[in-house]
Formats: sequence, structure tokens, C-alpha cells
Amino acid sequence: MALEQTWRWFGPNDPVSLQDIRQAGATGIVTALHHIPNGQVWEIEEIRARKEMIEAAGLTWSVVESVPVHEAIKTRTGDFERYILNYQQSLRNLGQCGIDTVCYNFMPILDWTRTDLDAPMKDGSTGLRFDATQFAAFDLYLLERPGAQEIYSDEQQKEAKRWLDGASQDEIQKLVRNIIAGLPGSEESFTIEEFRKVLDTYKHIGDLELRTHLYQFIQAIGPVAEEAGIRLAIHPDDPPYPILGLPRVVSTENDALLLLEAYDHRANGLCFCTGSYGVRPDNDLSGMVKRLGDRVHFIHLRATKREHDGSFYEADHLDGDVDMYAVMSALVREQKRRESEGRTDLRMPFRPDHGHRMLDDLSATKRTNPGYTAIGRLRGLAELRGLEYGIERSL
Ligand code: DNO
Repeated sequence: MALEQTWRWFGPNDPVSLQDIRQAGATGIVTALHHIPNGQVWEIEEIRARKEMIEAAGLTWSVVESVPVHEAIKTRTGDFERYILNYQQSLRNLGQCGIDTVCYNFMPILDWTRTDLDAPMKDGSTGLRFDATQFAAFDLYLLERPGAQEIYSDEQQKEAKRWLDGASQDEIQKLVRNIIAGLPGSEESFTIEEFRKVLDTYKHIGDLELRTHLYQFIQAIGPVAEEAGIRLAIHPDDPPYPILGLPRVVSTENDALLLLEAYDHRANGLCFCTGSYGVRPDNDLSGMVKRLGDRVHFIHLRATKREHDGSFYEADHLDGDVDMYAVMSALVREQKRRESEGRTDLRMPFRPDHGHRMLDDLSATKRTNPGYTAIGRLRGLAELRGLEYGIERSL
């Protein structure tokens, strides 16, 4: 059996249609009910309607990415108990509709973060980038976060100021928008003023508190997921370290391990995102698959390239710092191991995560979601599929 080739689809408004996805050769859809406000129960009728839409196009709903976790759960304030009950109910409803894999994340306030959504690549395409200097400029001089000065060196502060002084109003606004106005799939969006207020809700929440809240959450939803036949897959922090003074607790192998141990059942699993974990040179990606593979329920394949100052960009899928051959080999072997153990959860869905804006998608009149263009991901999927095929045949 091969790994399952899937594709993220943002629902009926996605400029990339289900028919396009079929032609890309993916068979599974990764999607969410983005129209349901964060924290509300996903009702059976809504889930069923979306599932039927996907199946009518000849595809299957492979993974939910994501059932978002309400901020109140992360901070354990306000109505968090009700939100946990709602989350449990959504899981039961999904299970009842035959959906068995649910991705989520536990990043405070912001989901994934980038500074530049159209960074020029050498070949003329554009891609996503995280620029450490621009991010510092945002933190220090635009957000003016108390405490920011303490985390940047004098040199970094000078560099950030230099960037800001040379930037146009347009560039500055774009930076702010990219960071806090919500990238595709993030369920939240803020203005600077709003963002300052929510940041305040983490005043008393450090690493230990957020970890504890995550483990309490998994202990509350894990048993429900298990009963509903659902495999949970936590997406790692992106980027995988604390930003803006906010703690991040799913960035390393050890973080993943601690979470798995907090509720030691198969339903409590991982979304193995090579792009996110791969930003840290101390994450041994193929080793992680070898050691934690039996709890990897979902896979994002993408390759980031690190730069000298903590910046990184998203390279072509086989061309970043990620040793994709080693990762793919480990994944294929993990699936074979499951087979030999007689496990039934052989379905290991992966999706080509992000892709460059290239060819027709560069046209100013074409609407595309940053990172989620059809053509860039098509290239990524084709490369990954070929890599997997070659590995399978050589075993
Ligand atoms: C970015 C995505 C993330 C991911 C969530 C999962 O492209 O990988 O937005 O969907 O963090 O909950």
C-alpha cells in the first residue's frame, strides 16, 4: 500500500476546485468547515453535506484540518469548559460521519506566521518567507510590545530599525497584515490594537502553563476521540520556537513525546510537518519518524531553507534543508511495519504542503491563496509521488 496522496481544499470558495484536485492525482481531501465560528459544535448535517460534496467529485474526506481550539481552552479562562464539551461533541459527530483523522494545533493566538508571502525565488516563482529582521521590526517598533527589547540583541534591533527606516508605508502595512491578519487556514485575524489586547491574555501564561493546558486538553478529548474512532494529529508550531513573547510547546521531538505520554493511547497522535519541525536544525526529522512513527496520523511534506540570521523560506519540496529522501523512506517503512504488525490504520495521508506561485498563478488577475496555489502544489505532489514510488520499488 502506498501513502495516501491528499490535498488541502478550503471549501467551495477555494479557487482550486475539487475537479482540479482530481487532476492533480490526489485522492483524499483535507478540509474544514471554515464557516463555523471557532468554538461552536460541528453539527452532523453540516459535516454530512460537506462530505457528500467531496464524494460527488469522486474524492474522499481524508482529514479534517483543523477543528480549531478556542483561545479560552489554551488559556483555561472564561468558558473553556463549555468549549471543551463542544470540541468533544464535534469529534463524536465527525466520527459518526465516518471521518477518522482530525488535525489541530495549540499555538497561542496566531497560527502559522510569515512576513513575506511573495518572496522572489531564483527561478522566477515566488514563495513564503519568514524574515527575522522584519519580524523584529514588527515586534519592536510597530507592535511596540513591552519586553520586546529584551529578546533582541543590539545588532538585531539596529537591523530592524534600518529595515523600518527604509520601508515604504505600503511595505509596512503589508508586513503587519501578513503577520496578524490571518493566513489561509488560520481562524483568527486582528488589527494591531486588537492584537495588543489578546497578547495581554497571555500575561500569566508561560511555557509550563501552556503545556499543562495542552495536556489537560488532550486528556479531556483523547478518550472521546478514541471512542469515536478518531485519530488526533497535532500540528507543530510554525515557526517552531516562541515568538512575540508567547510560549510554544510543540516544537521539538521532546515536546511531541511529552504530549504523546500525557495521554498514552493511539488516538493521541501527531501531524508530522517537515516544514515546521524542519526549521530547527536540532530536529532529526527521519529519526523522529523512526521513533514516533506509530503515532503519526497525518503528514505535511515541505522543505524550508534556513538562512544565517534565523530567517527561512520555503524552497521546492525536494530542495530545502529537509532530507526528503530520508523522511520518505522512513514513512514508507513505517507503513510496512504497520502492515506486518497487522494494524488496520495503514492509511497514512500526506499532502504536499504549500508550493510556489509559478506559471499562470503569477498573473496579477488570478486569485490564489498564499502557499496554496494549484500549480506549485501540483509540482510538489508530483515530485513527492515520484520519490515515494522510487523508494517503494527499491525495497
Ligand atoms: C499552514 C498550515 C497550518 C495548519 C494548522 C493546523 O499552512 O499548515 O495552518 O493547518 O496549524 O491546525
